[in-house]
Amino acid sequence: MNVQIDHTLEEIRRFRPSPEFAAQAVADARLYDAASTDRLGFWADQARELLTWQKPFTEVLDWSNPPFARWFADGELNVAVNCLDRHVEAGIGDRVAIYWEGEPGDSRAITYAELTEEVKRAANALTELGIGKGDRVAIYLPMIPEAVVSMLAVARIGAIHSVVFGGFSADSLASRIDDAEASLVITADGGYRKGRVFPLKPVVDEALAKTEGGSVRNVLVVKRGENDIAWNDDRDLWWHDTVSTASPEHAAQAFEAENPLFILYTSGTTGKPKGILHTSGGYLTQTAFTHKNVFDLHPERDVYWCTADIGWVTGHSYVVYGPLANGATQVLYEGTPDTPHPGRWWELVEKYGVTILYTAPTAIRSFMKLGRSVVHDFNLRTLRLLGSVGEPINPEAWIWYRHVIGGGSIPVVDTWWQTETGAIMISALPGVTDLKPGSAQVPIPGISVDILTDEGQKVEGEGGGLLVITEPWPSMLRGIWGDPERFKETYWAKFGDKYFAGDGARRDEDGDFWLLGRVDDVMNVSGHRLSTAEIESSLVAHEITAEAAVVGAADETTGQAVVAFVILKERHANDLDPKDASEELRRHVAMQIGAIARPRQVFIVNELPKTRSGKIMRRLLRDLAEGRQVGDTTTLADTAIMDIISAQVR
Ligand code: 6R9
Repeated sequence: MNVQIDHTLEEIRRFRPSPEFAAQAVADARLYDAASTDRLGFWADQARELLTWQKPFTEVLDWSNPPFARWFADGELNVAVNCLDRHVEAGIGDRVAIYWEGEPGDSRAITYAELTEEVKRAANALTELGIGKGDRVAIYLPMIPEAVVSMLAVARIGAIHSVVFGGFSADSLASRIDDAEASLVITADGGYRKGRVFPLKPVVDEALAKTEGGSVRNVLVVKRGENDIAWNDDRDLWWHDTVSTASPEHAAQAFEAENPLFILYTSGTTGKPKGILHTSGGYLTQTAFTHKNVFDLHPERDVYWCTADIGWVTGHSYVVYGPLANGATQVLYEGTPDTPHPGRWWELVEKYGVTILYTAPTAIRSFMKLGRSVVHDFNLRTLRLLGSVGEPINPEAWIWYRHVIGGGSIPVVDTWWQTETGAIMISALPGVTDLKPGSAQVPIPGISVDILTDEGQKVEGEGGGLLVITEPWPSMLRGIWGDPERFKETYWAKFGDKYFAGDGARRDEDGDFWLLGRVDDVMNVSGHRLSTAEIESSLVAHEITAEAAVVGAADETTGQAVVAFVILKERHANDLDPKDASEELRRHVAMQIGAIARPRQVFIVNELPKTRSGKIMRRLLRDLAEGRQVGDTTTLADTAIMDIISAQVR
């Protein structure tokens, strides 16, 4: 199979770091030199500098049993102490850890001292409930401070959390509880979303009726939604009766660096979700290192905000572990970006004086769709760094983000990583790297990646192929919970000793990496490889387009054909005939990329099918494009969307 990517948009804009930014930057070009001179020594230095070890490690990496890595294995630490107690001991207990904002507008400022005390109480309460080292605790909560407290309390006693996103169904929750054999579920009566209370405890009740293992002994319930719930006296406990009354004294024990920290389920290409397993010392080292250097964190003056839900890996690494290990002050917001008004996010940036914002391209594009007036009502001048994660960010969105949100001159870092990698792997370092819109750019110091052909040949210099990680890294997944064979099969069988990421990538003439989407999204049109991301990027670059999704649909003559689904910008949607718009976009792509990329069809639609984490489900669009019955839509944020799109396409 030829995995050459034939066409990629030329993106020639470059942005040098401003001298003012570079002068105060945390990152330093010498990090690259140190890591390339002695990679393991570099990570050992980071682990020692960024974390506090109760027992120092002597061995850095044990790779004697690949693909099962052990980092800093003879060292011992407590993850929660690293995120909390040591900051209080260092005299910054009065620093705000979390500015929490509920969707209805209620708010709380929680200092490091207060957060530490609350986690100690929760740790005592969990111990009281019989939870100990290695036990699994499922967390099914809205974005409230108790979510962070729960994760850290579980970590503090050496147990393992499995956070399940609050939007998941009872079935999904039940299968995750069963797979991990969780003995406790922490939930809330309900949470706020789009101006309404959505029930959580009732979903837990339904899930527990469906579980097969019967592993759950207790359900701990935070009162948040004040909605009516059923109560099982033998099983259910209120947080305010159990945690708030527990002792605030708790001496934390040290655990070995490889003690499991969490399981997080992520969907694979087929079959049941994979329980990605992460451990303690290496994970915390790389999340802390990247959070500090990629986001240029000055913890004494920055206000950081990552908009991800704690149900996703971005919420684990860049809401909980990275920022708290670094003693950062951050914003935590419960609700949706457009409640009660479309400018809510920007109102929060102004209210808290946010300096660093980390979000996803899908959010940026939905604000682009609304237009800049929503943003201009608010003062965003405190912002000094912007980050992006989750999918390729097309150059147009990158530029819009930098200009409209960032005021035109601040760095935008596009960060590539996965649930499996645990922490950021490819990203510019602000103040050091020249920025290139649309490219995630370079592996961070201490990380080695490469591009291979489908047969495993190295792609030398400029060219496209499959992204691999060639050396073990501290925050790498340690396996799939309960399924070592699937771990080997999914990530290591294809190229032996190299980690197969499942993403296509291209290296340009400067050695910068461009992520091209999942390889299952690479199309083959008349024997030419085309990336969905590349054609989407071209479509979005046209002034009438707000959002675009591209799929390869089976075609009798060309093997696959390019089929696009496009949402027009609001101001064009009314005055353009969809037929004309569609023709114009086909012509535009042919002109920008080449005739080979000209979409067979461009459907103008009002919505695109997205998962709850905002990823476009191209599989469903492919079903539509190929005239099939639309497949399983249960992971869509809004399951009715496909009916609406189908009606528009027919
Ligand atoms: C952190 C996260 C991982 C997949 C990954 C890739 C895509 C993430 C990206 C990106 C291009 C970026 N992805 N960041 N693609 N540029 N900056 O999103 O984890 O939910 O496991 O998704 O997301 O395809 O393989 P996860």
